[in-house]
Amino acid sequence: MDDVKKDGAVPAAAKSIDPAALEMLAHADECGIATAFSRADHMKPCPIGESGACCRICSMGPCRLVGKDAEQKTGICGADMSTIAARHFARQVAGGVAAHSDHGRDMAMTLRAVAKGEAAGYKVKDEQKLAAVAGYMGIATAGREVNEIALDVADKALEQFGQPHGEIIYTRRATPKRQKLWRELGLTPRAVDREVTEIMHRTHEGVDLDAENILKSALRCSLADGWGGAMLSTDISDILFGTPSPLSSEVNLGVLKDDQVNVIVHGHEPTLSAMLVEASRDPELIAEAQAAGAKGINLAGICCTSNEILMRYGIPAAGNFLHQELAVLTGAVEVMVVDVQCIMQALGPLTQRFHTQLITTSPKAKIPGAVHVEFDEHRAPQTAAEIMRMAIANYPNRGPIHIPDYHEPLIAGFSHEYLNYMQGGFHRGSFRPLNDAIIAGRVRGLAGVVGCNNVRVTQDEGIVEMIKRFIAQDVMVVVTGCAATAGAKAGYLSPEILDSAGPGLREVMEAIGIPPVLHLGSCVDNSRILTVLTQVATEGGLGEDIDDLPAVGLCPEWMCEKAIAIGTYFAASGAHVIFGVSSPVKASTEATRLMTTGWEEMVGGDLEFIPDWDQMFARSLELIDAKRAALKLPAYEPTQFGDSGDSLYFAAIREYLAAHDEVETVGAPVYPLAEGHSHDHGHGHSHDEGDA
Ligand code: BF8
Ligand code: SF4
Repeated sequence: MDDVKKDGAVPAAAKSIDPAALEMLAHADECGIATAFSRADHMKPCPIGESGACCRICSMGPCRLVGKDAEQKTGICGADMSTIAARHFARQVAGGVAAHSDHGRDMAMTLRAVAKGEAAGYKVKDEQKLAAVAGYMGIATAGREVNEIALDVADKALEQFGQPHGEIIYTRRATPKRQKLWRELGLTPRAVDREVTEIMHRTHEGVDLDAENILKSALRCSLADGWGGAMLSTDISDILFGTPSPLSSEVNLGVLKDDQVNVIVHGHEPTLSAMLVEASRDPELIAEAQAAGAKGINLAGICCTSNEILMRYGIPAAGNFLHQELAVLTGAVEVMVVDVQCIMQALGPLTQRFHTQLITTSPKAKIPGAVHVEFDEHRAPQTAAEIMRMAIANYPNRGPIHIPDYHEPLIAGFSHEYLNYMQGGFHRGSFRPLNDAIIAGRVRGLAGVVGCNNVRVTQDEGIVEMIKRFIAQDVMVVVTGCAATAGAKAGYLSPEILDSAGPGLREVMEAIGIPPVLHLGSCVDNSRILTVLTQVATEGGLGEDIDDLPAVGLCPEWMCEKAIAIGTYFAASGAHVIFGVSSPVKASTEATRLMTTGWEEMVGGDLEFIPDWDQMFARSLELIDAKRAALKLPAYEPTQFGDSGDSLYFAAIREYLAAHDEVETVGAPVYPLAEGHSHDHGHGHSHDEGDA
C-alpha cells in the first residue's frame, strides 16, 4: 500500500489481491498489451486536481491554489480554497446523481412501455412489489388491472424527475424524525432534475461562493438520488424482473468457458441484459451455437449489469470494474455488450486486438471501435437474439485463449423484502431478531461495504480487508456494486464463510438463516441499504433514526462520481461514511471540516476520507461502539456468545441438499443451498401463503 501511494506506481504483485487478475496482468505483459493497471503506472494523479485545489469553472483560469500558503490564496475572481473545493465536490455529486437517476428514469420509461403493452418480452413480474410501490406513491390498487397500476406508477416515477412543485415522494420512506429534520434544514429534495440543475447553476462562475451553502445543496441533491432516482430504479427493476431472493452462483474470470460461446454484459442496466439471459437459454440459439462448434452459450457479467442479473437469475459474474479489460484478454469472449457507466474507452482498441466484438447499445454511450446495436425496449427480444447470433458467428474466429482457473461460489440475491421475510415470515416480516441481536451485543453493529475498484490502490484489498475484519468482530456486513464482487471473489460470499465470523454473529446468522455478508445488489441498490437501516431504526430499541444506529458505510476503493453521490446521501441520511483512496477536498481544511464535524452537527452523518486500511477499520469500530454507548447498550464482549451454534443442523441439511434436487428452500436457511440451486421468486414468495 505505501509504495502505491508515494509515487502512484504499483508494484506488479500489489496491483490486485485477486490471483486471477495477477495471472491476467502477467499475460497482458507477455502479450505487450496495456491495461488500466499498467497505464496508471505512467499517469500519476495530478496532486492539485486530486485534492480539490484546481478550479476550471471559467476561462480566466484554470486557477490552481498551490504552495504552503495555498489556503490563503484565491483564484482570479477571489474564490478561495473552500469555495473551489466545495464547488468541485458538489459537481461530482451532481454527476453521480444524474447518472443513477437517468438510469432510474429509463427504468420508469420501460415500465411505462410495458404497462401500455408496447414492450414485447417484458411484463410486470413482481405484482406484490408493484402493489407496495403503488402504496408508497398513494396510487389506488383495489379492483384495478396490473398494467393500469403499473402505468400510474411509471408516470408518478417520471414526475419525480421534473415535477414543478412538491417533494420527492420517496423521502416519506425515511423516519419521521429524518423527514422533519430535512424539512427544517431545507434539505428535502424537490425533483431530481431540479436538484442537479441547481447544483450546476450554483457552481457556475460567480453564484454560490459560500462553501457551507454549496455543500448543503450537495446534500439535498444527493438525497434526490438515494431517496429518488436510485430508489426508483431499484423498485422498478424489482417490479419488472422480480425482487431478489437468495440464489447461488459463481464469480471471477474462471466462469468463462473454453468450449462455449461467451457473452459478457457490462454496464448498469438490467433491461437488455434480462433479455440476453432469456436468449442464452433459448434452445434454438443454443442449437445454433452447437452447430458453430460450441457446447452452448455462456452468459456472464461485469460491473453492475452483472449484479442485476446475478441477483435475479444467478448469472455468474466475471468480475468487477478492473476486470473489464482482463476479460477481453482471455481471448475467450465472443461479444461484450455494454450499456452505460463504468465502461472504459480502452475496450475499443483492446477488443480490436482480439476477435471480441464490442457492442454498444445505448444512444447515450457510443465507443470508437464498437459496433452499435441500439437497444429499443419495443423490440428487445429481437435485439437480444441478434446479439447472440453475432456472438455465435464470432465463435469460430477465436484465437488462442487464456482463461485463469479461478471461480468462487457465492450466494447473492438479498433484498430488504427477503430479510424481512427471513426474520418473521411473509405476513409478519420484521427486523426484530436482528435488532435484538444488536441490542444484546451478539451483533456489534452493521457495516455497508460498497463501491468501486480504483487502480490507485491494490484491487479489492481494502474491500476484502474491511469485510474480513468486520465479520471477525461480529459486525454484520452488507455489500453492493463492485465491492460485492470483490468480496465474492475472495470467498466472503460463499456458504463456508460462516466459520470466519465472530461467535455472536455466527450464532445469529445461523438462527436467522442468513450469511454474515449479504449481497444487496448493484450500486443503485444502495437504496436497499437505506430501506434496511430505516427499518432497523423504526423497529425499536435502537433509537429512532439512522444516526442513532451502530452502523457505518465504507467505500474503500471509490473511483467515480456516483460513489461520491452515494456517500453524500448516506451522510445526509444520518450515516457515518468513510471513503478510502484520497479526499477530493483534501486541500481545504474548511471544506473538510464542513463535511465531517459540520455535517455531523447538522444531519448526524458525515463523510470522511481515510486512505489507510488499519485506520479506516479502527475508525469504523470507534464509530460503531460510540453509537452503542450512546444507546446505552452493553459494550461489545465477544466471549459471551457462541455456544449455541447450529453447525450439526446445518451440516445435515447441506448433506441432504447435495443429494436432492429442487428442494424448496425459501423459509429455510439459505446457507445450505445446493450448488446451482436457484429458483424464481418473481411472484414475491406467493408459495408461502400458509405462513399467516
Ligand atoms: O455502479 S461500484 S466501478 S460498476 S460505480 Fe462502477 Fe463503482 Fe463498480 Fe456499478 Ni458502482
Ligand atoms: Fe479562477 Fe474564479 Fe474562474 Fe475558478 S471561477 S477558474 S477561481 S477565476
